Amino acid sequence: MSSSPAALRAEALESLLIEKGLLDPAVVDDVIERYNERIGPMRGAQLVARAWTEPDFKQRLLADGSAAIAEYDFEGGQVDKLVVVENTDTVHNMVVCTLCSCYPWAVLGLPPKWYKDPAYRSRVVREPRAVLSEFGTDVPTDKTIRVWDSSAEVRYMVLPQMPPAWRSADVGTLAERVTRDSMIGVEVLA
Ligand SMILES: [Co+2]
Repeated sequence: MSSSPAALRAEALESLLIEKGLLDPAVVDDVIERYNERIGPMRGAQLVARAWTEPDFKQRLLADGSAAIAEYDFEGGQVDKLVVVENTDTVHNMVVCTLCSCYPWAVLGLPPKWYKDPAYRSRVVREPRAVLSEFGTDVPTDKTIRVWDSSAEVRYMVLPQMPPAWRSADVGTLAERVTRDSMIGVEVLA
């Protein structure tokens, strides 16, 4: 990724503020981490919560992810084709990029560090269950696990299953509960 003028400007400002003792680098890291884990993936979480509560939207999202999100003004697109795959009682989906680190930026923000890790990229295909259990995620053995390999052309996002106990929550609350990892498929919401 080449640095945009805005990114360069942000970097220059950050360096200057740290140098002047006005900013603690740890605070910056904390903000970035929060962006990565919460704010970035919030777009995806909004889509998931809406899909859970609006059957029509869910259908459209699963049929053609790119078309369904076209009505949103998600910047930093970089998604030629977004494919949303649905977790069900019989299928659990996981996303990887075995070649590099292709990721649906527009809906999930920045990829987590482990997503770019060669070990994750190769092992997820060979032994998805072992990888899942390292994330503390146990998928019942009678469920099929499908691994989706992202590319520059096609980016995948998982539509997780909604825990039954969440059924009475409103769409905003639901969106707050959807985690980034559940949309990559390494976490099952509970
Ligand atoms: Co890639």
